Amino acid sequence: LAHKQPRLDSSLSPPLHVSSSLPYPSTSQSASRAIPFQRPLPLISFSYTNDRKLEFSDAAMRYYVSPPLDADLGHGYERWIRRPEERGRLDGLLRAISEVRRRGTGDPVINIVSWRGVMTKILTGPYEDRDGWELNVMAISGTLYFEEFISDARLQEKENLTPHHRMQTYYGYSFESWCTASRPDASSGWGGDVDTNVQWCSVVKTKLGDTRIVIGGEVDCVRDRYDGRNDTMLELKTSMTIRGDRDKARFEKKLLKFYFQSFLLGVPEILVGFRTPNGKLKTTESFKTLEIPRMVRGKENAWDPQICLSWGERFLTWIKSNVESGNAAAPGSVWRVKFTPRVGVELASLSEEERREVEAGEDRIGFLPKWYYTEIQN
Ligand code: 0WD
Ligand code: CA
Repeated sequence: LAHKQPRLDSSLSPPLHVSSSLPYPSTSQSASRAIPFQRPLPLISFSYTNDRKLEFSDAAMRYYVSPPLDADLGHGYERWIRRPEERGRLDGLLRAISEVRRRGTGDPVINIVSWRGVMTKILTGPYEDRDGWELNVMAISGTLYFEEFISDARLQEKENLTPHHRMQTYYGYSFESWCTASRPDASSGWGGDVDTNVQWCSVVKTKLGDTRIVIGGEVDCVRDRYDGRNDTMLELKTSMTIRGDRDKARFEKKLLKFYFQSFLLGVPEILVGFRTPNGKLKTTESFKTLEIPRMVRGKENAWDPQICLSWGERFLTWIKSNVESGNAAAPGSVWRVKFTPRVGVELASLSEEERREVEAGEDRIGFLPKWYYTEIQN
């Protein structure tokens, strides 16, 4: 496998004063040993309302209804209520963990707390050849907390998408609206104007190897009913219609991210809406999450989930041992992990100045809200 020079991404922060690094895994051979991943068990769900208030209810949960074919995915674009881009703070997830603890329905041991999107990025690292990412990491009483670190420059970039790119993002949200309703027996049609403040989230516990992980993520809808389990949950995606072998290979590569995103929350089904470049919905196809790896096996852009899981386990144990031994010298440190495609990951502790940047003048210890920090000390 040729290791090309990585693309220099100016929106990522300058080089770290590295205290440890982990080289990129090889994807050219099969994983040496299979790392078990425990079936995710939902702990709690919550909703963000249109004024971005978090409540422990399923008010924002939606039901699947089949979309009208030829639906216009540009419909309602001018009425889109767009949540401003923000840093991937853990606050909502921490409130959910606190609520689970209050109810006494959780596990006493948690090794890792993370949003699902971050875990997806970590696990798909071995096959990522374009986009780098950075995390802030803290370790308190044996639990590691991950949040994505988004630099000011990157936040600006995300806020100032080109009109074309913004429309493509909207197609995805619009597809969700064409596919969902607030009642299970609703008829097919537009499900209401898009408001990206509103989200329904599920929090699960799972285990990768010996590492117990609590993961929170957004769930698009359920089929027919929801009784606290994840077996009726559905992930909605859009993708360009497939016209030839190249498109097909590109789609199969994309399935890696679709797969892990849903796998991590235990969402069993992914419904893909295939669209034209101009946002007309042509067909839909349902994929059973657990069957996706077998579909791509042996193909041109084949990927092997075991490579990702075994990389993930190495990554997590590497962070844990470095952060914990570093913390012994400097308790309460904030750490930064930087992933460079085709190179590997680096870890460093933050300077006082970088730490203040993370705290952003808010009521925080590092990136954790003070109330949470206080709560776990007791
Ligand atoms: O993980 C992250 N990088 C971030 C997460 C950055 C900023 C915020 N968050 C929040 C999310 O808004 C949500 O409240 O974390 C929570 C959980 O997100 P997740 O499930 O971990 O996120 P991910 O798996 O990356 O994305 C799930 C969905 C997306 O669906 P598609 O089908 O496109 O993967 O969350 C939505 C999006 O619909 N989403 C967003 N919506 C508005 N603004 C954003 C955003 N910045 N990021 C993800
Ligand atoms: Ca989706």
